[in-house]
Amino acid sequence: MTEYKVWLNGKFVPESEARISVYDHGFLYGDGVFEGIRAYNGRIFRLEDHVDRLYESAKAINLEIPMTKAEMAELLLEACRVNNLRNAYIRPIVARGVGDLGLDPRKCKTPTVVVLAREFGALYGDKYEKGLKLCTVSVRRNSPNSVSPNIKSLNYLNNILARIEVNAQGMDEGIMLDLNGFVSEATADNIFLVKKGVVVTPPTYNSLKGITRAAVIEIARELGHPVEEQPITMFDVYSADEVFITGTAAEIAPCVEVDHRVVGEGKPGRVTKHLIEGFRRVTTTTGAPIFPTETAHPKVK
Ligand code: PXG
Repeated sequence: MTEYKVWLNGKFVPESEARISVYDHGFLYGDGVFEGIRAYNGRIFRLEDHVDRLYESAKAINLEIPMTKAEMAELLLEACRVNNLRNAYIRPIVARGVGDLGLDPRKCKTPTVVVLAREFGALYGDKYEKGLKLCTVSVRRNSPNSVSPNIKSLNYLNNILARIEVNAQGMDEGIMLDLNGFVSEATADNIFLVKKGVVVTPPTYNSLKGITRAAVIEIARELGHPVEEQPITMFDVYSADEVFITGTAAEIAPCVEVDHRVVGEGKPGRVTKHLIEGFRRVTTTTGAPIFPTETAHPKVK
């Protein structure tokens, strides 16, 4: 079995040797931020966007990442190189660092920086063909008045509580509403619907500003599908012709059932399939190159 090397506070170490303090506020309070990034065919997809979002999340919680954005981007590429990965899931994590048992972040002098990179396959296996089943969950998405859902923070309890409901209902993913009952997003993905040829997705004041979401909006427009960003309700979801969710791990996943109502024709829709095709083209042909030359690519993976 491969033992991956992980970056921990200044060097790469075997993952079995990576140790973090129990007094790190990332552990004690979920005080920190992270990103989830993919590499396809030797290129990191939307690297700059992910680095930007990591630094924006950090800024929102008043956490200074102890390296420049350019150094972080290079580190993410290096994490793939040292693990010989051309296709990967990359997870930078910046925690507040070691403090004491009080909440006060001023006690934490040095942020903890970790980068994990590993192989990753299709999140939902054969379900991309069949389509996912969704349910609405009772727990509401964090309000921007408390922990902004725009922050990709280490405190994911809001989403985990939602995931627990999804599991209990035996569904594949869940739809989270905001405090006013408008559709926010899925537990780890943004949501889209297609109605009469128009691709619709909610604005992101109450959800994560998904990088896959942004890519899908661009691709849809390039392919000639009109896109609207507007608030939607569950009525809109139930009466949609197509529904799909988007995320770094899930990519574009078609949804064929919502709260026991069949979506459209009960199979992945025409527009969704067109977007999946476009997305695949973009992920496999664009991005920041990991290895300097084609010949330097490792033979395996
Ligand atoms: N909303 C939330 C709440 C997320 O956590 C997305 C949307 C999609 O964003 P991107 O930028 O990836 O298109 C996410 C994605 C997982 C996993 O295992 C996914 C995420 C975080 C943690 C785990 O699927 N984030």
